[in-house]
Amino acid sequence: MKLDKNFIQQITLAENIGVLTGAGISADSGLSTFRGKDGIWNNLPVEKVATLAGFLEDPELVWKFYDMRRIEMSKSKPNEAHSALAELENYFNVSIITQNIDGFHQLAGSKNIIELHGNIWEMRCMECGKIIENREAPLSKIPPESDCKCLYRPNVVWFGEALPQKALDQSLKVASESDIFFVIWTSAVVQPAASIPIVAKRANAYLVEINLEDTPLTGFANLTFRGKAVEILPKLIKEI
Ligand code: BJW
Repeated sequence: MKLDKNFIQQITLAENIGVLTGAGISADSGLSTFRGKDGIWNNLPVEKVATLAGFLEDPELVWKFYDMRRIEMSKSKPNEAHSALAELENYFNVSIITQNIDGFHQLAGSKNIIELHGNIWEMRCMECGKIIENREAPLSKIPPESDCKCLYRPNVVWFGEALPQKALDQSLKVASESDIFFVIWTSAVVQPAASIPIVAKRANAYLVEINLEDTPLTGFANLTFRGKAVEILPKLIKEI
């Protein structure tokens, strides 16, 4: 891989690196992405499985959907792209802002991780809001019940729901302080996550997009790499 001269100059001077990741980074671990030919939303109606209204209408259906994904995730593991990002922390202050709920960045050893859309291994009581960690896969009871016999929901962010304020504030801080900001393997169509790289660019970060295809952010990027998760990132980190 031949690196662009300007990129080499930017990375040589960089201290703070921000990264926004999407479902594509876990695709090579065998997890489905959401959009595109084999995407989850191609086979399942979003409004039934990824909205609060859908959950309230049929909690069992939604929990079966998340149980299936928990089983898939428990059988999968982070890939070389997750590991390469973890390795980057040996050289720079790296903050990973992820839209993914699989917890793979943590498993790969990254330290500074901001989860924008929650975590599939957490459940939240619908009554008191208490969050617990639960790694049972498959679940022994669907839908799961909290200690107070109330319904648990997955602690993830569905459409129409606000993102956790702390995670959003931290992400905007990272974006505004990054010297280089990588947007990797997200279709960049879901807001407000997709606007974070724009905040970084406006704050003078050098914006690097890595994806298989163009996204709405491609036009804003200073540099674009095209390729699959396991192919590009480990090579790139090696060059750096
Ligand atoms: C590979 C690869 C390989 C493949 N290697 N790469 C109009 C305008 C603006 C906003 C809106 C609007 N209408 C509605 C909205 C708001 C809405 C939104 O953005 N909708 C758009 C879709 C239009 N946003 C929201 O509702 C958000 N909340 C909000 O706005 O709240 C406002 C509010 C404020 C105050 C009070 C109340 C409300 C919430 C969004 C939540 C998104 N949730 C999900 C599900 C999470 C839980 C779960 O996982 O089940 O998050 S949806 C899904 O999309 C998931 C993802 O994190 C997110 C982004 O997807 P991602 O990661 O980009 O995946 P893909 O599949 O889209 O892309 C994969 C990429 O990988 C592709 O680019 C491929 O090329 C690539 N790839 N294979 C490398 N092998």
